[in-house]
Amino acid sequence: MNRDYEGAPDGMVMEVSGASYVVISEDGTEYRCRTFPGTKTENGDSSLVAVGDRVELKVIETGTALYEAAITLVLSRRSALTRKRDVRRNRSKEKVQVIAANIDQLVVVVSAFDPPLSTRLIDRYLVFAESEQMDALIVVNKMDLEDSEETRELMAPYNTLGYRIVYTSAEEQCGMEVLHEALAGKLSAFSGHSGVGKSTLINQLSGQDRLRTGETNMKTGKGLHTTTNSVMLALPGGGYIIDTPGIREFNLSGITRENLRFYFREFLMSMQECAYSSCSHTVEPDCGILKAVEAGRIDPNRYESYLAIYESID
Ligand SMILES: Nc1nc2c(ncn2[C@@H]2O[C@H](COP(=O)(O)OP(=O)(O)OP(=O)(O)O)[C@@H](O)[C@H]2O)c(=O)[nH]1
Ligand SMILES: [Mg+2]
Ligand SMILES: [Zn+2]
Repeated sequence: MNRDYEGAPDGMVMEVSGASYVVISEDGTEYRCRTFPGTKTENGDSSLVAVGDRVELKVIETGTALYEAAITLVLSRRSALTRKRDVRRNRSKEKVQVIAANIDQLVVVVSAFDPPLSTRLIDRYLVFAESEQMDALIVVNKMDLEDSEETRELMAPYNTLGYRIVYTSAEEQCGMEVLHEALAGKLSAFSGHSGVGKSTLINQLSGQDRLRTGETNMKTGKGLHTTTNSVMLALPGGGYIIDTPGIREFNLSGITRENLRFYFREFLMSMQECAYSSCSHTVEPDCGILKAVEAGRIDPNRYESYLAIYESID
């Protein structure tokens, strides 16, 4: 046997840039990799290789080229965070573009201020996470900029619903221990509105300074979308994090007017009381959800989010 081709280390894809991949093997070695026409996949038509993918490698003779290993097999994905297909830019034949694979939890990052906290946006993310059967963790960053009590009050309904919330200030290094603990041993995808501080948090968590951070636009209060591609970073205490684009880029085709109701946890109980089994909870008489809202069992703000998302789907 050729000694240079010995061994088929398994690894996880840490970085994708063009046709080049960085894979970390189980023993912690990083390989610069490429695919080849014989690369096999267990994931059908979707992106061949994405960040978070488990792959099998064949080490290439050292010193020959830019690449140290070839990806021979991409293993079946447990979960996939996918992107809306941009027809203009995506000339390949892949049907679904995968941002990241095998994610354990979606970390919804919002800021207490600048940009202001939007529960409407949180609800959109939570609906998405529920539809993908992904755990969600909510991080409220920039706690140094806003009254802490008011912010916690605004977030209280999510506590009641059983979503985990971590309050941080990346600027003042507050809440970072709790956040570390919530991320340990997991593969977490960070997402949220531009400018909320995702890259700043990730840089601090990883103890590296690999992600670019940006100033928020002074006029609009919105960030400038500094982050464009996905890179995974290892946490010193175990676990991995990846910075992803915002929800506008996500493929939301799994959410329909018919199934939206199932992604609001608190609706499940009251739904059984609707007069019509196919009740949309918008205009129907004798609606269990509307009654629950009136009785204060369902947060009116959450119901408003339901209506807003319902209206945005056609
Ligand atoms: N006051 C305060 N500012 C922060 C905090 N965290 C981040 N910032 C600032 O907010 C701005 C945006 O931070 P980024 O980390 O680039 O935000 P992002 O979410 O990665 O933005 P995109 O990459 O555009 O999606 C930067 O100027 C940061 O310095 C915080 O906890 N408090
Ligand atoms: Mg960023
Ligand atoms: Zn109803």
